Amino acid sequence: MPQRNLLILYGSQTGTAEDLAGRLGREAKRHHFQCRMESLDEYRVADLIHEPLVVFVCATTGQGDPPDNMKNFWRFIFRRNLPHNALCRMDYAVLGLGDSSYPKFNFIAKKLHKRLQQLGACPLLPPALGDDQHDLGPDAAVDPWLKDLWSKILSIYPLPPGLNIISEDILLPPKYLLRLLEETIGQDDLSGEELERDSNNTTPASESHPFPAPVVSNQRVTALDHFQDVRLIEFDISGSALQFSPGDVAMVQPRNSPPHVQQLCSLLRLDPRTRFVVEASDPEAAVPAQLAELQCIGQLAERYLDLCAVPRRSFFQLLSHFAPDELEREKLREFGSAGGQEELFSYCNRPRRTLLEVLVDFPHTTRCIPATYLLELIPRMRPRAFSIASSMQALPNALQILVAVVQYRSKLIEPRRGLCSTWLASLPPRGRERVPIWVKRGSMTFPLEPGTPLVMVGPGTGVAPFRAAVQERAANGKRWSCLFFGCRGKSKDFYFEKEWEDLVTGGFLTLFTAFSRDQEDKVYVQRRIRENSALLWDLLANRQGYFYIAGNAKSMPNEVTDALKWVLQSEGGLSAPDAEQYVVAMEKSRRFQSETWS
Ligand code: 2AM
Repeated sequence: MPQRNLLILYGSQTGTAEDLAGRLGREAKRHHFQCRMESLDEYRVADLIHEPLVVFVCATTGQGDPPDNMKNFWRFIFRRNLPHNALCRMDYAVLGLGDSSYPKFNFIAKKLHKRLQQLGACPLLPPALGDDQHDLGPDAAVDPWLKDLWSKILSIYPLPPGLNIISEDILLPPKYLLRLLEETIGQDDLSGEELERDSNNTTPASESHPFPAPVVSNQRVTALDHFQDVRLIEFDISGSALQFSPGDVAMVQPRNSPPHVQQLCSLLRLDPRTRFVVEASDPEAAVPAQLAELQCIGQLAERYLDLCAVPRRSFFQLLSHFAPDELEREKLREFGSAGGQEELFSYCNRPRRTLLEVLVDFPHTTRCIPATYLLELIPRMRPRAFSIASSMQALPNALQILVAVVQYRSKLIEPRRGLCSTWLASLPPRGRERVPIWVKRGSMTFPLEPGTPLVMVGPGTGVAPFRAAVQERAANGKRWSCLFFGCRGKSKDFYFEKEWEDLVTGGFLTLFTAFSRDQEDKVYVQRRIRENSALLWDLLANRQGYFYIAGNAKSMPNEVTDALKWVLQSEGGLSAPDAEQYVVAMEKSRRFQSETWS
């Protein structure tokens, strides 16, 4: 009888792939497999040669990029010097998650599948191509695929004699056991909660040890009568050892609001001051470092549990186990079942209903949730990424970000608010609260040669990394850049107007603006690009300049790229395919870079 070991490796950006990996792990236990689950970058890749059975769960992000927690793995697996048969002992399957409205749909899953075959591994079945655009979400493709996967796996690893598949009605133990202690934390312990900064800190902050940054200023940069509140927030990073360059990204670990923390504790009937301990049920698994620093349930709710996330199907599956009455159990089971996904979508995803709001809707069940299962039930709050908007050379000891405060309406009465942006906007300058931050290399890099022209297109908050780049170049003497900025109205959301003016006057910058709503018809940055085609051709073709796009409109990057191709055709006389090739070549040599978000 072969050893029944299954390894699940995931690359997840927003948590969907991690959630699916968790589901697969529970299914593996029900099929009597010893199962390990890790993010691809946590796993020691060299050990893959010994693995008999691996399922990779991989999302594709942005323009066909791997998620952050598989970037190192991605580099390793494509090394040229890996032996051809390195993985010949491995059976594997790839479960992909993507969005078919983006051009490189499930690119990472498809490319990984090919590469694993090249390295001699044997696919159990073709990759699953989960699609966020599907009405039922990725599960529409994933559910039947998982069925096929298990029948394939069982044909190689039949169930041990006398054992059956464990029914979904049976509750499995949680991955991390949370145990409440009899003691509560005193008021004094809580008031000293903010981590003191160690002024001699030489190790850079990271996700497991963020830097607790004081807020120096928090300034609204849009007019008060403008629909959107955008903030320029400055952190004091002195003594942090943080280093960054233009294009880098600040990661911020958000916090839940006191009313939400209170609400969770009263729903669960827990005293927020109760101390707790966490143990991994698998002795080989480590408890996440962030959990170790939390002292009481109130802090767990404030800093770790994602109370405002839209809950996923697995949440309902698990919650149904705690239902004390038939009515709530039935409903929860339906939301957790394959057939109930359309209804779950209408109940949760479409109106963006939060996990806390769902708990309120199921009061009897919520009261019966055992504290042990809290970490299994409620996902971890994920850090948020913001392009850094300032230069270290221009503003030493400061780090600035530009934050659009997210607020919108759904059919629910309460407006929907972005967790992190709402929290950041609420922080007073020089207040007591600290913001846990660290820095990540961004995908955009800027050339160091002083003479290289930069052409940057950044409508809205997309301008953040370009402000950092222009500031840095100006701090280094007279280095000129060209910026296309777009916003709704000159008197509404034209942030940094004065700053840009000074830079233009100083000879550091040429600025083109597109105010989309200051006249009858819409004017976007792409119009300005076309109007200035001769200048752009000179900068990009004659002077080998760099072209950048950043921003958060879905169709903006493509439309701006089309405008660039138009310039290449009209000024350079290139044919359409040649203009296409020209941009591809620019991309290869990093002279065309884009960073977009939604
Ligand atoms: P709009 O909201 O008036 O449509 C920053 O958000 C600016 O980007 C706004 O002026 C916005 O215009 C504009 N914008 C929206 N969609 C765009 C697109 N596809 N291309 C370029 N700019 C766009």
